[in-house]
Amino acid sequence: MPQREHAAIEVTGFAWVPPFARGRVRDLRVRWALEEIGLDYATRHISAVERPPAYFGEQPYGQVPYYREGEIEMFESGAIVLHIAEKDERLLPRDPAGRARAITWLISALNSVEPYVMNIMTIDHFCVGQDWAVLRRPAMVEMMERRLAHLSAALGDKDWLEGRFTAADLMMVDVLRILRPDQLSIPQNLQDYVARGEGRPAFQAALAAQMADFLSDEEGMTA
Ligand SMILES: N[C@@H](CCC(=O)N[C@@H](CS)C(=O)NCC(=O)O)C(=O)O
Repeated sequence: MPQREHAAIEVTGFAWVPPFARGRVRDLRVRWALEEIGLDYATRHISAVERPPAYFGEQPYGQVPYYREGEIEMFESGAIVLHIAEKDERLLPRDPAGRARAITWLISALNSVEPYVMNIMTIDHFCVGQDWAVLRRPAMVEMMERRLAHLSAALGDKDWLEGRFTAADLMMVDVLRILRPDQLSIPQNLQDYVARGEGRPAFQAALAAQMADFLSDEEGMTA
């Protein structure tokens, strides 16, 4: 449950995004990490349509999420989730070997899986139907499916990557959940893994909070 004494944490997200992106904006992973360890946070919203010029002084690329906790100011969702995870053993094991493995998998989600997922997103959502996307899609799907097959083998029949839930699973699930089985072939154990992650009360709370914060289409276009 959120604790009021930690309300100094502020997470920046977008005031409005198109319907297909709702529930998929990367402040979700930050909210999820905070929910997992019961830390309260405030939200700030910027326009995705017209980024306030001053915001680039905080997040150099104008992206979300952005994170503030007193004097600590951060961007990059991976760095932010790791920072939050450092606060609580439930997200990051204290023993050096377990900690190292969790960090390894978290970076792997961002560095070795998410780029492939973004290729599919670009083709199927941002550039759907464009000639180059139609031509490129089979090769991108093949690369993604090969990566998923290897990840599936690594997960095996475990519930979580290293046996118990950590920030690494939080990140991997949030990366994988963007893919849909009707888009490409996703091994069953990975589908179950994503469902387990999404079934966590902290994930559900984070998702509901992000969805509740978006302005309606009418409001959003003028925000
Ligand atoms: N590597 C960054 C990526 C952040 C990112 O791509 N955020 C998206 C929203 S999910 C965004 O702000 N997109 C708008 C843009 O790139 O201009 C992170 O993980 O924080």
